[in-house]
Amino acid sequence: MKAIRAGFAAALFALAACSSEAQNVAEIAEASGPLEAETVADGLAHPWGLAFLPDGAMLVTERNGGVVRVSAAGEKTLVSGGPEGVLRQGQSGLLDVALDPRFAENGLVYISFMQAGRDANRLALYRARYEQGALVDGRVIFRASPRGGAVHPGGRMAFLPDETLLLFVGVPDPLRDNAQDLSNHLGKVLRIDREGRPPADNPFVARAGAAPEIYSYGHRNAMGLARDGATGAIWLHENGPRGGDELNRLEAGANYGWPIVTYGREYSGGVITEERSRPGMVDPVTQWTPSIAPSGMAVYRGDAFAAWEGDLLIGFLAGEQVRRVRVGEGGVRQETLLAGEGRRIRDVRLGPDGFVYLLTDAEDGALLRVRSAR
Ligand SMILES: [Ca+2]
Repeated sequence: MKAIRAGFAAALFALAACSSEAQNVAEIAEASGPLEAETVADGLAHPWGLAFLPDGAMLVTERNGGVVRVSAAGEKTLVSGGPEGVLRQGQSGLLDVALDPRFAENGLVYISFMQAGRDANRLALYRARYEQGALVDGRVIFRASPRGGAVHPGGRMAFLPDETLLLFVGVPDPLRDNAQDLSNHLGKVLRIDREGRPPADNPFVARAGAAPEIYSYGHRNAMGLARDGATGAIWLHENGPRGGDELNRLEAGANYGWPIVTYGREYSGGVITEERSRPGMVDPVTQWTPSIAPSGMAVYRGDAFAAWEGDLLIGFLAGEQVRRVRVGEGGVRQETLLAGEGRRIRDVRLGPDGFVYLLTDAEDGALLRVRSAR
């Protein structure tokens, strides 16, 4: 196994504090010490999502490939029976993967992807049964409306304790006003059941003209969604346009403001809005300007890194690093992990062994396991 040793760069925190990057984000006082990111498997084509099977193996979705089973020893096997008609363009392709909370009984696996075709270019959710290394009886159980495009596909998923599923749907910038329009799915977090239907207690079920699947709205492009099993908090981070990347704590029915309020600007540098906050819209817990392109997120609960208990671990595509973010009464604090690895991080997951697993975003992407180097 390749092992790359990465020290902890306190200087980076000082840099961050000096720039305008991290408003109200201070450094975590106790550094984590040197970490090691060992390669479990490589040769993955832009891997995007990761789920842990009960037998110790993992399912990995490749944005530009298929569904791959990776054994605990790193052996890769292609899983047949995945979704067909996948739009593979830009940020789109196969996206996230999640196991049903009752996977041990029903074997159900959920895969989000962008559908191709004249009536497609929309986020879809595929459900199949995992049997002896293959996906069987697969079908699309949900399609987002209206059509979006190949950018900001969304796709991140998280199950709630009531066995409903949160699914993020992104909104491309030319269509961004849809994020405030409750009649459609763009720029929303949706909550659906295992058949793809809206539960009766969703926040806008009774509102005329509103899409009943909506859980929260006013989002742009999120690639990290995680629930803390200990506190019940649901965390979503978002990519702003130029600046204004956000960390949000999700509440049912809430409006997160895009594009009415934002710390970001147009990619051209032009003004989207001067408004950063507005009554009735939820402010981010923190925001990062300039952008660091967060992707993937896990809440750390485990024994391998006792000091990280309850912290958020967030991958960065642009920052080539993982950040440990602590949200507490004293505000938001952060520590940069694995800086200087020179790789884009697509997903961050907590393994059943208490170690942290990463997917790197590359044509020859890797599945990494993070351990203490001591
Ligand atoms: Ca916002």
